[in-house]
Amino acid sequence: MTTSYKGYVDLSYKPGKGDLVADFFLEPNAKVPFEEAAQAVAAESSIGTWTELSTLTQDILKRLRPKIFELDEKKGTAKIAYPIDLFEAGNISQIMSSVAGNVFGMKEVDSLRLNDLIFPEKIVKEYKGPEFGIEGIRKIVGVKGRPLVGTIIKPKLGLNAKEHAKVAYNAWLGGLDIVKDDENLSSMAFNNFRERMNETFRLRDKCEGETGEKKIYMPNVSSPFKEMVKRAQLVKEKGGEYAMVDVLTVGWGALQELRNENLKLVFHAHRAGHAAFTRNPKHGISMLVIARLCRMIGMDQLHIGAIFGKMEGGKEEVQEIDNALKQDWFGLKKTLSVCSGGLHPGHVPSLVKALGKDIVIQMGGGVHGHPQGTIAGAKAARQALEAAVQGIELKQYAKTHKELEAALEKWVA
Ligand code: CAP
Ligand code: MG
Repeated sequence: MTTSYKGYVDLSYKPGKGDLVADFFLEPNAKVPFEEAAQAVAAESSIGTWTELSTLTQDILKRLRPKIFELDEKKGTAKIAYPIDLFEAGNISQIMSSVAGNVFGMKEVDSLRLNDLIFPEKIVKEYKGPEFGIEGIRKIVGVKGRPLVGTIIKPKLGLNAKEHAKVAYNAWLGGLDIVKDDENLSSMAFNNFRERMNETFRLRDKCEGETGEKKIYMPNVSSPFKEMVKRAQLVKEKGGEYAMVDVLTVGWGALQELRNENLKLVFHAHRAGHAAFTRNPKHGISMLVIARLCRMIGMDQLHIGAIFGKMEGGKEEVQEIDNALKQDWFGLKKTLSVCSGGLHPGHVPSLVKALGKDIVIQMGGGVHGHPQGTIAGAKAARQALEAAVQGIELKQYAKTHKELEAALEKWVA
């Protein structure tokens, strides 16, 4: 394999405050030495290509050549410091097209995964970050000292607007804080978005009046950009506080622009599609990188995995992402972690133990699959949360809470 990929290694280099640092895992093609494969990645993600260039001057190399400052062939890791002038700081698309663009397809590597991206302050400051963050969310929902608990209307698709609103009403009545649309529910022939908003907010208001509790509806506004803004504005007009967005299928540029609309809506980030490139530990982009981008752009809540549910994503990885969403980061507000996917009331204590109280726990099947229906399912979820926060064993609490008892009977061996 002919290559011009050289001159990118400098193991004495210490990344500067202004550098963007990428942490890669790579497995080289069998015919390519590890260091050469790493240099290929450094070149292709910045200024180089497969052969010498008459146009790549020493001046450009001096100004813009990234440096591989750490190489560990045994672990398969390579850390690259990129000078900030390689990037249009306020343009996520350009940043990702550089460090997470062509490189994954290069023949020099058999596998390549972008495990982490450490952004310099100069880039982070270009973004708004969460409008509300954890504190702002708790103020809106009026809930302190416990996780928020919610459901996703199920079946994902099929209900009409009135039926959807009724299921939502039952979930709120049973005690849930939050009801959300599913990731593939937008505006369907059988469930028009505007009709669903009218119906669901009408019953949300009814339920708030009856329970005296704040009830949150998270409509999925994911759609082509201009339509997405219109839908978000309609939510606002209806007195909604949240908009849910499928961040990966709408795309980074649209997400940035949606945040820049300053809609004063809490953004709930669904990550549908992430596992196409986050799941393989040897190839793709880690969920940690996606989480950092979502917080930086300005998502207030983000699905991070549920450890004990139906989706992959172990305890260590989920805790690492949770930390990244909460750690101090150049003054950005904290993003609230959302755990969802195959969860039922029996999982609640373990989730609270693993992640603490600053989380949202969402159960779809775990509420609407309850033997006595949605209201009982919502009660069981709320009862499990009460028990977990008080440190009472679920089985003990179930003795005096029949909805929880029925849920445990169905789902906990
Ligand atoms: C959960 C869910 C969520 C997944 C997303 C679903 O429903 O609504 O979209 O949890 O996964 O459609 O599967 P259930 P993640 O509660 O019925 O499983 O949070 O890992 O992105
Ligand atoms: Mg879903």
